[in-house]
Amino acid sequence: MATSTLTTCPYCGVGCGVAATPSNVTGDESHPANQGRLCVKGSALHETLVPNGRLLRPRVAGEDKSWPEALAAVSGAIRDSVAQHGPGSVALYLSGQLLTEDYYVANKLAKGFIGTPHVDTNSRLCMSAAVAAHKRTFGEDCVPGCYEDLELADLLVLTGSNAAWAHPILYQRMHAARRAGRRVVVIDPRRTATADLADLHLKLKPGTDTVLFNGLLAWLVQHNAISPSYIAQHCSGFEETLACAQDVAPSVVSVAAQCDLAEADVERFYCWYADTPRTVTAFSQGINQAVAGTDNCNAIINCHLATGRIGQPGASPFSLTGQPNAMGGREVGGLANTLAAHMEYDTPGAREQLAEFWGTDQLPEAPGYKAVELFEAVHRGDIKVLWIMGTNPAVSLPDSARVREALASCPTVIVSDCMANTDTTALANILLPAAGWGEKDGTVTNSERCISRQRSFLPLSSAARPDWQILASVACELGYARAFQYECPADIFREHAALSALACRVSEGRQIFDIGALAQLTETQYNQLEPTQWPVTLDDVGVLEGASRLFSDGCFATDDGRARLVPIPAGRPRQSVTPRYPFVVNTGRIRDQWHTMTRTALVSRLLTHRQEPSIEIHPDDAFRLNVSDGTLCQLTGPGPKPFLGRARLTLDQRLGEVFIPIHWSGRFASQSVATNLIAAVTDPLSGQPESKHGIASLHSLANQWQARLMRRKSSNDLSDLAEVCDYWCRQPLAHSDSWWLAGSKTVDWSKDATIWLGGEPQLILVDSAQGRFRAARVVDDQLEAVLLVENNVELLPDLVWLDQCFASEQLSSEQRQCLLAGRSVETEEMGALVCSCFQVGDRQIAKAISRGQTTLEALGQTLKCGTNCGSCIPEIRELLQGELLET
Ligand SMILES: Nc1nc2c(c(=O)[nH]1)N[C@H]1C(S)=C(S)[C@@H](COP(=O)(O)OP(=O)(O)OC[C@H]3O[C@@H](n4cnc5c(=O)[nH]c(N)nc54)[C@H](O)[C@@H]3O)O[C@H]1N2
Ligand SMILES: Nc1nc2c(c(=O)[nH]1)N[C@H]1C(S)=C(S)[C@@H](COP(=O)(O)OP(=O)(O)OC[C@H]3O[C@@H](n4cnc5c(=O)[nH]c(N)nc54)[C@H](O)[C@@H]3O)O[C@H]1N2
Ligand code: SF4
Ligand SMILES: [Mo]
Repeated sequence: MATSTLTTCPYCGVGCGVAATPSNVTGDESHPANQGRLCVKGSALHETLVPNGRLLRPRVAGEDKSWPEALAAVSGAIRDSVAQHGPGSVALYLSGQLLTEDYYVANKLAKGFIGTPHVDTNSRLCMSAAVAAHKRTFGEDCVPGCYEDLELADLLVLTGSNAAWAHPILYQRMHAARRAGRRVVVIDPRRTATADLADLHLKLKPGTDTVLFNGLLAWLVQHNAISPSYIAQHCSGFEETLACAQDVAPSVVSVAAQCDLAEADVERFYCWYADTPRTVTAFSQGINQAVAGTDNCNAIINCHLATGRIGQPGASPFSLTGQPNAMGGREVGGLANTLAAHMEYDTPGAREQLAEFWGTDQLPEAPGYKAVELFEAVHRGDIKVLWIMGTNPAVSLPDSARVREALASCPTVIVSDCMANTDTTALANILLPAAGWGEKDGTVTNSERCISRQRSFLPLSSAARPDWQILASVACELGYARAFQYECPADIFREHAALSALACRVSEGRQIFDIGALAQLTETQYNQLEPTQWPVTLDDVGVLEGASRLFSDGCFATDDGRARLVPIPAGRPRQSVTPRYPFVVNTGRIRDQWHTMTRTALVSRLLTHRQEPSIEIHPDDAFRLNVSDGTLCQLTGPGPKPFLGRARLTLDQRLGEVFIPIHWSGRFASQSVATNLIAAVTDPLSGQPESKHGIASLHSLANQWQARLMRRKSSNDLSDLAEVCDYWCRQPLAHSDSWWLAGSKTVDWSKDATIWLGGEPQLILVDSAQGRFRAARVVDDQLEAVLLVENNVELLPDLVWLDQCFASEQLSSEQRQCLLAGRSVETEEMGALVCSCFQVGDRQIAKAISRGQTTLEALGQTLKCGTNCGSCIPEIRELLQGELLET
């Protein structure tokens, strides 16, 4: 058996350690983040190591090229643009999914040598509000706490975070920390899987978090529950902040009214907070992705400062980072408004010292465009060369249609990606094949400032190269070879570490981010580097020491060493509903998919938990609009493109608000890009877009027919059929490609089925009265294609069962019958998928419960559900509660 390599998971910011071989992954028991556990996405990682869809060769203007040709094209475009229009006509748009070493070289090349300030990253859409808030109050972008604090807290407040799905291993740690007296408050306009953990769920009106936390501060003061001595010794700005809070949120009655909450619930939250010194408030995108994003974060931090609950065991504000290396990007200075290594443009002496360190005189003088502004500048024609690396902005930036226009009109769009076909690569002039996870080597930093090695265990795919190498090659082509002499990632890491020490000196010792102690690592030491939290120091005997908590001594990175409390006005969402667009559109993540699905959609079982884009809606709203569960609906906003999805009726939603997933791109569905409903409005302080608060109207799709089409795997796509359909959604499964289809145009099924099935069907069932048509093409007793036209999709055979039919060497008569007759016995037993690891459905679970397996453990023993990664445990618990209530 191949020995495994210790590396890190490339998905979320929890940063779990993974022991990987090319054919298997397990959790790394020695990694502090996960101690051996992996969530459903992490445990399916080896299944993404397939050649399907990889970008394997450079392409220029649609043609495969050699690396020398591609590098010449890239450097030629940059050189010409700089010569004709100045360095500011070139921009880089990076990603929190790059490794720190990639990021460092990109930042150095752009700011240091091309001389453009326009380097921004998708972290702008993700963490920039938290970054701005940290700087405003602490004087530097630092997360004070560590994961252990989430376990040690006696009161855990989770706001704007669906950790059960988005940070599953942290959620499991929070869950395991349940003990007598420990309380959890979840603050979210939706009831999510995370609310399973809550003793109190505050289902607040979206965008009213500033009111809730201002109200908390005012209430704490009123009830003598703050720490006057901590404020006196370690903070500034308290009086103004309090006055503002009292103005915005004078009483519990006022808070309850503004946030649309019960007074008793607000009061209970405030009392618990007052009574519990060990309190952690963890926050994520429900807080960051708002026009008042920075204010939201500061309103939370204000309460922690006023009570002295910061940097103590079990007591801290905690920003949960999203991407695996969002933090590393922040360290190198990949955001447009920072310079490098936590140094700002206006840090005295920073530019001069950095210029000397890098050996350049090209450093720009002032910050560049933030993501949304950057794409607006592209649209205006000010940016002539845009190099996108490790992100899919055609899908993830707000106002997707305009972003696509901008990309289409930009003279040179360069995209480095490991996948060939994304909505963004489709708009590129030059494509550069990047090495993927398992092939690349470097470091990442997770949410608790822990630097871990990502190690390679696979050879490079074809001509793919690590991003740092591509960047360094372009730098050499441009004539900067002397500054980019890197042989390996360790060379870059050492330089990055040395720069952090320099930055610390520039700040006269105030800067906290300092990993200078790692600047002398030998290559072997780098390869063996254990997970280490920054800042890193060497103790007396030369042993490396990381810091789990910051600010424990009450000293901050500001000029006077005090933390600044910040007066927070009441924030209001900019995109507010109108009679024409009466629904608030909330957007976010689902359990088994990662962002734009370029990698998670390679794993068939990750596509079965949620098969299609959905629109979650309150049943009363649905009833009013004559929409039932499963109806295909269209959301239309002020922008040019709508969002199509299947209605999911749920009491988890508030009235007047819908929730849609962010994952489906033009590659996977005809018209289900969530950002089409999000306007390009941003938080003025951080530039973070208001991605959680679009507006739209909703109506059901006027479709005559609905169908599921499945074909044996081949390279064929559905472009010929798409014209007939008003809606399609594709799922690449293990043995077949599958599409949901719907249309309003009349189709002559008996004629057209032949085209759709790729040949004459052998099995046909027609029931015109019911609008039912079912046909299957069978060749040599094997299923080649099946078309099931059926208006009630509930009556269709189960997806996994259908896919399995393609794997049968000889279709049984029972299978043939079930294909045409509807639900099979097996599928009836499975139902909607709950546990992706062991493929267990809700009907199976319900049946087991009715047989007396009424605990999670008992269900785990019989069905195995929930016993591997545990991501589905909240859903199993909900089924248990529901079934037991009914009986
Ligand atoms: N499965 C999965 N996990 C992921 C990712 C993924 O794509 N898939 N992506 C990773 C990344 S990059 C990130 S940034 C994280 C994001 O992790 P999270 O932020 O936890 O995930 P989201 O689903 O974006 O949003 C969280 C919650 O914010 C709530 N919310 C919306 N508006 C408001 C509001 O006004 N106030 C409050 N208090 N809450 C509100 C939403 O209802 C939602 O439940 O997830 C990471 N983990
Ligand atoms: N409406 C709405 N919009 C949102 C959000 C939301 O909640 N609501 N969330 C926002 C947030 S928090 C985030 S983080 C973004 C995420 O949005 P994106 O960053 O656009 O999404 P990904 O699908 O992760 O894109 C990563 C791309 O990099 C490629 N890739 C993977 N590994 C590598 C590598 O090593 N090198 C290179 N060169 N390429 C690689 C992948 O194939 C993929 O094409 O979306 C944002 N947009
Ligand atoms: S929680 Fe899951 S997705 Fe996040 S790092 Fe761990 S295994 Fe990967
Ligand atoms: Mo993110």
